[in-house]
Amino acid sequence: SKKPVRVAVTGAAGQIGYALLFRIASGEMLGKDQPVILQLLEIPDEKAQNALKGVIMELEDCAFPLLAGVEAHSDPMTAFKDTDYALLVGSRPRGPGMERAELLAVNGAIFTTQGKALNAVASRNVKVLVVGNPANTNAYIAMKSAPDLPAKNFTAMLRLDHNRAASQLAAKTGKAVASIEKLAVWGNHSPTMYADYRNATIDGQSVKAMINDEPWNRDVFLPTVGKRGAAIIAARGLSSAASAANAAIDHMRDWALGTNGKWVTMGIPSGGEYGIPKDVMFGYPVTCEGGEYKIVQGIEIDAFSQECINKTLKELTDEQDGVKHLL
Ligand code: NAX
Repeated sequence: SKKPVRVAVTGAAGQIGYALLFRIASGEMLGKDQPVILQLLEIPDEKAQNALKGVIMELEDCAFPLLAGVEAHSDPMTAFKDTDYALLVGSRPRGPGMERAELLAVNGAIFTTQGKALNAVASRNVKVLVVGNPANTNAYIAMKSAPDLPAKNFTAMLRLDHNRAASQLAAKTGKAVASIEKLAVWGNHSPTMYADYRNATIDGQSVKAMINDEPWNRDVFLPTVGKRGAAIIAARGLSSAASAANAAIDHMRDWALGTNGKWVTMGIPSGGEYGIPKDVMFGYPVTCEGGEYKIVQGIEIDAFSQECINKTLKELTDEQDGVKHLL
């Protein structure tokens, strides 16, 4: 049987954590033959640490055959020790009335600390996924704070946007969601993201031709996908958690185990592809194989797409300029 791998999860006592840990422990992320050791990080606050203890009691009570160990931590320097995978879920999302500078400062502190800790103690091959918002910029901060690790090991979660877009297209066309191929989401995990189905196919047929409705793209599809998070908060009174956890599982599983040529979306540091400045943590269509992602090349960018990409890029470079002084 395989040797256990170490999976660190931050914000482990939060709502996404609660929807995520049990699925990792049951083998849905890394495979039904891959034992895992969970290294869980929460803030030192007594209430958070107690909640984490409760979650660990429940993990134990599942008697998962693949769960080879669970650890509770309050310090990233111990939580990230030798970790092979790190899911950075805990962060300070923007609260009501919170100034942009304050948001960037709080998250700057969290993600410089965690990036430095990964740099110091994680496996040199660690695969990092940042979920906590602002996800792209937090991933950028962590990457810049870990100069001894390959930049390509740092990623941000755009997969929820990708899955939301796929589900809207399935509903619109009346086809199975699993049949959609070649969907791309460009840019920031924010309402400015550009979900792009120009190349998408279902059973080899063009989705664009099937829908044949340009105004729907601009007036319905893009706003629906972009504002889906807000719609869920309005309906549920809480932000997306199970769907976010599911997207995190999808992202890591595909990265680790491959996509068999299927396009998925990951936020990754740009190497200059499609005119995005180097190192910007940008959502790109990728395929994964052998534990590595590869950007899908050669996609034609028309005028409308360029306009959408410029807008989400501008938002990201503004965010990343706003944290430069911390790095
Ligand atoms: P919760 O508030 O339920 O949980 C967050 C947990 O993180 C808390 O238990 C908190 O104590 C912990 N935490 C805070 N700072 C920490 C630190 N420095 N180290 C370790 N733990 C820390 O939030 P939840 O609903 O779980 O959402 C978590 C994050 O995901 C938020 O930032 C949220 O905005 C973001 N999301 C990102 C999404 C994406 O697609 N990228 C979608 C869903 C979600 O909105």
